[in-house]
Amino acid sequence: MSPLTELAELSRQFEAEAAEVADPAAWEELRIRWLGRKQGIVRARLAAFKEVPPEERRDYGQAVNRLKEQVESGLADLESRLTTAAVPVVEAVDVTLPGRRPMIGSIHPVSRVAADVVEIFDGLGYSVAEGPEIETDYYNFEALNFPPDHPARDTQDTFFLRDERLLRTHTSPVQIRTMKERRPPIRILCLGKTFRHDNDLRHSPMFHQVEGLAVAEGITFGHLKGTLYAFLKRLFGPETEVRLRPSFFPFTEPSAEVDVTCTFCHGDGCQTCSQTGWMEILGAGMVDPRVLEGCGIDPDRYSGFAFGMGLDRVAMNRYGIPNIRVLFDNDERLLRQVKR
Ligand code: 2NM
Repeated sequence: MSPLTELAELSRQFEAEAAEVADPAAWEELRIRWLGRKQGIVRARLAAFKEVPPEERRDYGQAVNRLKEQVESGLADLESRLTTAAVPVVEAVDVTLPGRRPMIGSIHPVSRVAADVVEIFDGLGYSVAEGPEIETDYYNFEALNFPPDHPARDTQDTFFLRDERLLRTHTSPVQIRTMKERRPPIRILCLGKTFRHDNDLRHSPMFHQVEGLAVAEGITFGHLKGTLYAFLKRLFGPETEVRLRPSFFPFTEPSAEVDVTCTFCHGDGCQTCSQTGWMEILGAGMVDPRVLEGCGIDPDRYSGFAFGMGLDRVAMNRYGIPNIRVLFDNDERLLRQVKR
């Protein structure tokens, strides 16, 4: 093969090899094979110049230079193609996919029941009162006529803190504070967190209560009954029946437990109401004269009624939640399930 024919053959060979290069490593191999300083094909062809017969040297020289330029520009083109390909391709957008719905917040079941209760009593002329969650023995027990040895004052039931402080076990201290600050007539509702040393399916150490208080001249047990009937029928539905059973609280006399017909079976008897047809929902009574007196309200002139209800229990009944902890787990699935 003549030296010129050989160069033409090398030119085709380079194009063929370059076409196979697919990654930077193969490119580097190709560069060394053709342009390497020691063993490179182009360098060897340049060195072979001496062996070419003098009359062919002009053409040969030009041909070797063309090969060198071809290889150099071929490698440069390949390099830019490989580096461009290395940039990650932007993912294609599939415009036919269904859209992603944004998560829309919803009101917690306990907050919903609380708002309903406030709305009903707002219509009866009540306003909302608030007070601290950390209380003293005086406001939580003594002012409410609990005797010094009452079991509720035990560490078994109450969370005691440092410096004679405790976590309120009911919202009644708010009623005491209000009676001490204001003159009758008083119509208030207080809602909030309360704390007891209790932990099972139906009890959590933190739970929510609502309590109501009405104090004025001439308030009777009849006013209490009328108020509770109106309230409970609005909260659970007009078909709801209400019954009172005698009970005892240190702070009311007389006192009553209040039941409503079961919201699931409407009185027929089911699992939720333990086949009784009734659900215990509320405690109530006429404020004990000793409590009024302790708050600076003359019990010979004024009388009052009060009631208390667990908001968590009502929320559980209303939304069919079997375990109170579901309310406080902060699992978004609860909010999605009870959404209107
Ligand atoms: C209840 C049941 C009955 C109540 C009484 C008072 C106060 F401060 F006026 F004496 N506040 N709350 C009361 C009465 C609470 O909860 C089951």
